[in-house]
Amino acid sequence: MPPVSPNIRTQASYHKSTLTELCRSCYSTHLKARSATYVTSAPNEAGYPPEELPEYAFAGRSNVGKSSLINTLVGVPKLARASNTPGRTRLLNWFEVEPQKGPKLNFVDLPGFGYARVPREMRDAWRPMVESYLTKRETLKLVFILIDARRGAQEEEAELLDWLIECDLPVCIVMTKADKLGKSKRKPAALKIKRELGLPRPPIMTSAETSEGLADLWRVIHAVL
Ligand SMILES: Nc1nc2c(ncn2[C@@H]2O[C@H](COP(=O)(O)OP(=O)(O)OP(=O)(O)O)[C@@H](O)[C@H]2O)c(=O)[nH]1
Ligand SMILES: [Mg+2]
Repeated sequence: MPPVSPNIRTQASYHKSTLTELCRSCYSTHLKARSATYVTSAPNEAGYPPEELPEYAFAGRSNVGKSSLINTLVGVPKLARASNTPGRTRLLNWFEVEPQKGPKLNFVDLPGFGYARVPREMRDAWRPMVESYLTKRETLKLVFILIDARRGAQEEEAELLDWLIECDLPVCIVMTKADKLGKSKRKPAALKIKRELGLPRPPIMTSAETSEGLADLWRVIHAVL
């Protein structure tokens, strides 16, 4: 792919779709991280990496798209293991990320909650595993709560949000899988989540399929640094 020159829009020899592709590729290159690597996985404090980098955690219901969103955000398709089988992420997973600007960060992919068909011992293990991370991690800067655009917020998301606010942890609400909603349903879905959770503004709308919302997420990440 040739580099996009500033005057590319004036080059009549480029077909319109080629132009769109080039602009899209330029845009997404800009949004990806410079590098992203897997660090470690752990169920408890003994296995956490040292508290050296600012950390961003991705929380939400099983299958909501946490691992997929991390992969899209950093631009490494198989970094965090995504799967159609709910309950795929069973430990806390750390990824070290070098953004396009600013210092290195950690992204933490948290195990999902709320899926009835995972084994009972796993469901029982979720709360202490995630709660002790969220309450003890000094370097934690922000928790993204992901909500499926088609499902909206339910009791579990509302409880998690209230609990994080009580713990004085900064939270950002993110809608996932926006590509699955028709154009006319998007705004109402965002407003519904705003209402359900009593948010000051609608959630950030994202899609790991189309890369929608990545610029907004990076903006939030840099804003809390
Ligand atoms: N259409 C669409 N599908 C998505 C999107 N994000 C994730 N998916 C799909 O949803 C399924 C679950 O995605 P994951 O990223 O594994 O979800 P998770 O929240 O990490 O799930 P757990 O690890 O089980 O907690 C996969 O089949 C993904 O391909 C999206 O933005 N759009
Ligand atoms: Mg996952």
